[in-house]
Amino acid sequence: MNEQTLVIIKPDGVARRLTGRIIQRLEDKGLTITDIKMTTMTAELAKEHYQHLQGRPFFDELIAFMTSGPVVYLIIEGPQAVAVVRRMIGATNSLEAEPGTIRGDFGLSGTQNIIHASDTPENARLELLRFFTQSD
Ligand code: DGI
Repeated sequence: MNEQTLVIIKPDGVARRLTGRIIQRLEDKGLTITDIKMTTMTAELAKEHYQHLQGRPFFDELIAFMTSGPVVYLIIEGPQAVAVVRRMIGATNSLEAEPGTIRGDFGLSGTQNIIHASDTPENARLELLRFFTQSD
């Protein structure tokens, strides 16, 4: 059964001109892009998105990074898309992410790890509502 997940190409991915290569990987896998947009994330939305990390020592750095430049939002659809895309992006820390994953192949930083993807179907539903509203 098809599922939707939210992908965000973070400011470092956009600034490093990795958008096209990341989209190519998702499409090569057979996943479908059903919506796409580019904006700079507001601090309010960034804090809401990362509310589970509030109080962690890197939180302020994370919010500053996420709001530092434009990001690309993608709605990605396909069978078990949430789990499939999470495997494709790799471990949170780019230094530990396996080669062959997006973070493993393109990143070398803990905070600036190129891409976000929803980690559960429930979070995917919440994140799609958060970043794609009907007024967009
Ligand atoms: O869903 P993920 O992005 O893989 O992981 P997450 O929701 O636990 O963390 C959100 C982001 O916060 C992550 O992509 C990068 C940053 N982060 C998480 N843990 C650490 C971190 N940054 C630093 N510097 N150190 C951490 O331990």
